[in-house]
Amino acid sequence: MLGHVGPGELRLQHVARFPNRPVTVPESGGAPGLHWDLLGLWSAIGDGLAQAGRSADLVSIGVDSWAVDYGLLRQGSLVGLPYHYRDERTALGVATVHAAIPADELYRRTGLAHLPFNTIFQLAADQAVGTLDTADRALLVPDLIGRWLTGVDVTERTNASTTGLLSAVSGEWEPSLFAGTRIPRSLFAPLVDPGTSVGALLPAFATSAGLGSVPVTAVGSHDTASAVVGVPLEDEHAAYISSGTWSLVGVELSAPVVTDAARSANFTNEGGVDHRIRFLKNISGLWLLSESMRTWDARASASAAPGSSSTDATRASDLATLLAAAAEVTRPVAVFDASDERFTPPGDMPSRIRSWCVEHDVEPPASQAEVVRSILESLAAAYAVTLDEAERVSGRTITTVHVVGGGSQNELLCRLTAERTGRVVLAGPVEATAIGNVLVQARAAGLLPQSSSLEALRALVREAFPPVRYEPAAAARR
Ligand code: LFR
Repeated sequence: MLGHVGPGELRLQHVARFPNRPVTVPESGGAPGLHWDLLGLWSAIGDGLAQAGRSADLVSIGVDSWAVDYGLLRQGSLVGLPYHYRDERTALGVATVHAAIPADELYRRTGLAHLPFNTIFQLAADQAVGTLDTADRALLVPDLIGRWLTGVDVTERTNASTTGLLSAVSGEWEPSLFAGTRIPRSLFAPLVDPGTSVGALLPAFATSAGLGSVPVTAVGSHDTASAVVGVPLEDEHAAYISSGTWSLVGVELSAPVVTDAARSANFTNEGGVDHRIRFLKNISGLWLLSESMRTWDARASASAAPGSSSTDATRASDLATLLAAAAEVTRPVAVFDASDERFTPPGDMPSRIRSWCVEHDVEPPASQAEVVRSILESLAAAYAVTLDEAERVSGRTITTVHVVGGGSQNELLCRLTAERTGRVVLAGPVEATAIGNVLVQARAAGLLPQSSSLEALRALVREAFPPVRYEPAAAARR
């Protein structure tokens, strides 16, 4: 994504888009291991940067990805295939960490909600099977890409805040957690804040991509940290939903809240750009829908007549058609708990939704349209509960909800969110993550005043990408 930023200008240009598809590989005993396809991504990144360089003079490059995952290296070379956080090996790590440090104590020290895939648990799982002994460095995925681009190792702080190894209070590595888990502190490179220059492109890479000596700048390398920069929040009564694979629902605070109430509501305190706190909750998101579509497509292909090879003929699900059908559903559909852990691993979501409903004595959705409607109603219902909890636990009154990311284009979901939360929904921008990434680089490079606050950056977002407004039904309005 190429960002064009300057006085009176904030524009994004798609340069290259490629899927980020995890790969399943048989591992010890034939059990499936779910991994990043990092080499495929790296080669596509090289092509994309070369293409970007042909379109504009690049001033800076910034990398973000989802959180918690990492590559292990020894003397600069990758050892093993980086795992995807949805791999189920993490249960072992949770058990060993909790045996050393109880969950409530972990929360008090890190402010991080319990998600079984947090880096601390993944590293503990690696340690239990001896993999950590082979490594002298752990780089979170954007930092790993940064190392391949520049040769420099850093740990960007917003993403580091999702490891479960930073102190909620100081934002620095928490020595007691390394001591308690025996994860070597030396695995991690020094922490840097978004806006810090990481280094220039390695000459060999720059030459092969036809680029000059472009600097790589640390951004909010946790995608959600960049997304929150790109939310045009107006005041402290505005909450956000970063709506993609996950729904990250929360508010921005200036200090962490690590009370028992915050912990039992499973709210996390992640580090934001400019040392803000992203006080939010992970709710499963459009993953439920994309995995359902994947299941239907696979079934349709399997049952297609032998010899019919056209993928179009065998595609069961087209998003626009499914959403239109879901909007037409009139009978009430099941509202299930979208945060139930059974929905985390890849797989057949329609069957899992059905079994959740059967277990809870609720009539399961029947048709594909009903499944889609049930997913969207369940997400909107979870947002409503979560926003009420966020109000209660943070002491903020929330009147407006910004929805950014892919889900901001889902009109039915936005409408249901306004209805079920009783709050005004302001939808967009869809590319909040890329916008937040680019704005932090532009500020660091002096394309925008270096003194610009997040509020000033957000004013640019509001002007360039005016949000679409959804009103709650009059009866539900708060
Ligand atoms: C969103 C996200 C979430 C994080 C999850 C796993 O893409 O980064 O913020 O909890 O993915 O990394």
